Amino acid sequence: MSPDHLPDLPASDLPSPDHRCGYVALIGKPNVGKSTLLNALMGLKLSIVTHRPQTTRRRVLGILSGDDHQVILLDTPGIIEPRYGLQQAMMNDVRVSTSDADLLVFMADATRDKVDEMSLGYVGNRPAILVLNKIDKIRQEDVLPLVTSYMEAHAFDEVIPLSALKGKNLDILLASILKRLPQAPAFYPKDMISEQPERFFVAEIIREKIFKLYRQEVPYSTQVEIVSWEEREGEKDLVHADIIVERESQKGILIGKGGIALKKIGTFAREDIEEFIGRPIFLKLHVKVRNDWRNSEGHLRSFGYTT
Ligand SMILES: Nc1nc2c(ncn2[C@@H]2O[C@H](COP(=O)(O)OP(=O)(O)OP(=O)(O)O)[C@@H](O)[C@H]2O)c(=O)[nH]1
Ligand SMILES: [Mg+2]
Repeated sequence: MSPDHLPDLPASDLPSPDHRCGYVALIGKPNVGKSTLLNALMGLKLSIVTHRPQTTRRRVLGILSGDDHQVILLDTPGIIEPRYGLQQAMMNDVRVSTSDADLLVFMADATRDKVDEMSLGYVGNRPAILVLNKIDKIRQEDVLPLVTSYMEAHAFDEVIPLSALKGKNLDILLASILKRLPQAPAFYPKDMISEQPERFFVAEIIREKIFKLYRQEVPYSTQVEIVSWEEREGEKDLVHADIIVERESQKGILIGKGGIALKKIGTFAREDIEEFIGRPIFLKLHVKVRNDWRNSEGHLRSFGYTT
């Protein structure tokens, strides 16, 4: 058949023999920069980032598409030894994400000690790239010896030093990922950036503000649930969110004197939410107590965690 007789398909529908597509899980200890890397690769803030460990609680999916590829990135909670129900659910999430993945990107902080055996257990013998993040914090001349020492110590397919924060060596990582992904057509439409709903990201933005504004246990005892989202004709959307804490005393801290602290969360969160969804909203926050929810299977399930 001559090319003249080929059906008139748009170029995007033509199957490309070298199109690559697959799942890539970003895993590693808390605070090494997994969410920062997801956002940097996406060129968009999808996953919340704070200076505190255990910020991410469940996987965040980011879809990175190009003409010849679709990389489905899974940002996961930092690997820890779980001490309570919520942390167990978080580690389940890491396990499910790694088993769903075609390739692992195991991240470590280049300014810290070697990677530990417990976190390496999550890699097993799956194909994995080791990313040494935060190289902006170490001397240039120390990078190569560090990479060599990691190469010698572990069986990773490749070791890539980078800075997620400064966007350094992201192109090298992306090329290495693409080389290792299966040849497959795109799983998702090319213009899709995530499969998680807007509500999920909105709840996460509120949680990020709580992580940034409060100290000690309060952020770790907090869950955010979007209870309703009303689109109103000629008016801003009305979004109701519950902030759930474990004890009455935490409720008082969250609300603050005369409600001032809660108002601050609302203002900061609303600004970021509006930027994320691209339209103004009216945000109403309520604080509720659910005793010891982090250890209650019922509560965890109702919040969508798999226990
Ligand atoms: N200097 C420097 N800081 C970084 C870099 N990448 C991330 N950070 C910082 O490290 C801290 C933790 O970053 P996250 O992206 O939240 O880390 P994470 O691995 O997702 O953490 P968890 O969700 O708790 O597991 C934040 O303060 C980031 O700004 C980097 O390349 N260089
Ligand atoms: Mg994170």
